[in-house]
Amino acid sequence: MTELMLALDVLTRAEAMDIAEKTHPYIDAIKIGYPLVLGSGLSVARDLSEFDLPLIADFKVADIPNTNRLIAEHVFEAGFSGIITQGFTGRDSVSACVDVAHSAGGKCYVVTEMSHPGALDFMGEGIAERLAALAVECNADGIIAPATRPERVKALREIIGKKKILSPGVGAQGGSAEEIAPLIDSMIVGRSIYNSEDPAKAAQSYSFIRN
Ligand code: FNU
Repeated sequence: MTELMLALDVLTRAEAMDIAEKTHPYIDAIKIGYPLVLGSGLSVARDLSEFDLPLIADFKVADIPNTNRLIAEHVFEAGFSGIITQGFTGRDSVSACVDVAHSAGGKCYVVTEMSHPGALDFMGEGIAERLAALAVECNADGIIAPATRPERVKALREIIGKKKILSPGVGAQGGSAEEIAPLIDSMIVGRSIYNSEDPAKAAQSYSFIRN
């Protein structure tokens, strides 16, 4: 079974609550990031907690260890259950996020190779493998890997074993749900659900991955 994680990149609390209300029976987790938090404040996390789903903070944290720690503490105090951090800042910065997450009973995921074309400028083959190895070394709970490049997800799975792979890029970015779902633990989908005329139906259309 592969989980479906809704990327809720709408800009207001009202829209976020509306889409979450419509889709929550068909999803396994919600991911929010700068678009919604800058638009509505971090307190939107408490509002979304009414849906009783894991809530992941996609802040791609990328600073020195002390600043990463301060950011991660805010995230878990706000009610999130997981955080996404960049890996390229190195082991001490990643460990800072992992330590805060685990102290709070939460999860930390490390970005390896991003899903957009430009990711290959700096994060492609070789580097992504090193980032995945770092995620293992730092005891992170999983990685972010691109649904737009299933062969890369397979290569990164070899490195991380049973740790979780959260994978964005299906739908709006061109990735195929059918192709990626068997390779990953959680499929992240945003626009093709929240921009749909009928978000509930759009979310439901991915139900086959959850069986
Ligand atoms: P959708 N996202 C991504 N690629 O798309 N966190 C990455 O490599 C990555 C991400 C996020 O395209 C992106 O910010 F590390 O509308 C957005 O929130 O389906 C979501 O995944 C994809 O949204």
